[in-house]
Amino acid sequence: MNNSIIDIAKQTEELLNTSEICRAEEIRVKTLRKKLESQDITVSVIGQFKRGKSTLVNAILEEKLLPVGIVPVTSVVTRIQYGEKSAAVHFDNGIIQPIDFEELSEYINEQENPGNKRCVSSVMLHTPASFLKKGLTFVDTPGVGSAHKHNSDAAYAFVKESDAVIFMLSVDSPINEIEIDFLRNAKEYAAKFYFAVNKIDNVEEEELSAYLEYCRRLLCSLMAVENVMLFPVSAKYGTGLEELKTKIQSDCKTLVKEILEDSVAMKLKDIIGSAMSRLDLYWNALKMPIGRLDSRFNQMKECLAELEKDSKEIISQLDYDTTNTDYVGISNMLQVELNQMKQALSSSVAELFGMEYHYELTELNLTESYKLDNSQDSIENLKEKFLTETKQLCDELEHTLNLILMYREKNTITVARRIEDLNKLNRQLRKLRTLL
Ligand SMILES: Nc1nc2c(ncn2[C@@H]2O[C@H](COP(=O)(O)OP(=O)(O)OP(=O)(O)O)[C@@H](O)[C@H]2O)c(=O)[nH]1
Ligand SMILES: [Mg+2]
Repeated sequence: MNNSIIDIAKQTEELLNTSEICRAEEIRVKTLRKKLESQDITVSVIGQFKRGKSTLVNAILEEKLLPVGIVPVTSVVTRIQYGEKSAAVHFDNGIIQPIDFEELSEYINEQENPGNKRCVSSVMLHTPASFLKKGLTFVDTPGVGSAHKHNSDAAYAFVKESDAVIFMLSVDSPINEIEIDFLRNAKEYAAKFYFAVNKIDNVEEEELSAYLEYCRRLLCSLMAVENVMLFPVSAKYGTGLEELKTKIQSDCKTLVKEILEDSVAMKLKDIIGSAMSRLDLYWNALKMPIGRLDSRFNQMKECLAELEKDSKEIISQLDYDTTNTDYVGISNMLQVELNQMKQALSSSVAELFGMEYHYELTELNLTESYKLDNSQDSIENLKEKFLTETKQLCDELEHTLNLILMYREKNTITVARRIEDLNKLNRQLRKLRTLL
């Protein structure tokens, strides 16, 4: 089984590698393959708002790390791994900023960062909690279903990255439509589910038994399984946590391969689906009349030339100001510029060709930069890296555009061969998907 999933992932990656069109999916498969190889498992706590997710994370880690409260609190995904204590904020534009633990609330609390106006993509924490020692990544997510839609969006998006899930319910409320929808979605991506029924301190034993029975029946039918793992807990008072912790830790030890393989298989299916729909989008661009395609192609070329010019100007400004030796400041500035260029290019392609074209927001290794001194050599390296990246960005897109043009030229053997390649790719992807 192990080999076959790795093999399918490798084959998918190789197939996607044969076409520029599916580069984003190829990167996603590469990440999945690395996950399989490194056996790095992600366990996330998900559920409706105010079920006690952050309280549970704190209780499991035996430390008051995350803010909790009576109003919707968590607005940002927080990953936690074993290690010396540290906290860093990852922003949408690619910047990573180390912070003190006392500052956490300013970034992950809905009240202090309303609507995530600070554009935080996630927060990464390290702490030496024994629960994390086996190497898992433990994740607190924003709650679904509150008035803050962006919190639900973030939670839905993160489910795609989860391998195992602690789904948080609460005895003071029957399972509702929001939770059912969320669970139906989560089921498509995560391989293992632990259902924590929280706030048992609020009910009598008899009521609890009735609630657990009700949950079991409903969840079995929803998950289409014969039995589900239910853990009655009180995150606030620490009741029932040992059973949950022990089960997760033992699964992470003995079932890690199985969980990862199942999880990767599900995610691979999703990626192949999106590669196939990208091929469809490509066909849409090909259907465009030649004249219109030509003019849009020229507009795009102008856009690329401008971008290369801009990037050179940014560097020559830096060359001019030789007194600026702030490596971290320059690195931050270049990172923002680079990501803005990627976003601008993606929007231009969408506008001109009616197709999606996404770039991964790569980082200029900012975290490493803290270890470097502010020497002129390091700054020169940074500038060079920036220029290389922008050039590569433009070259890649130009190559894809040239490819579209080639496809569109009529009556050439090349076109026929490329169209056949595209069809073949589609067929092979479909075949691989059926193996999952
Ligand atoms: N009685 C009781 N209250 C709890 C328990 N766990 C959490 N709470 C309370 O429930 C409220 C919500 O807790 P949070 O941990 O912030 O809930 P959350 O699911 O992270 O909420 P969002 O981040 O907004 O989605 C807080 O007032 C907690 O004190 C519990 O086991 N029993
Ligand atoms: Mg929370």
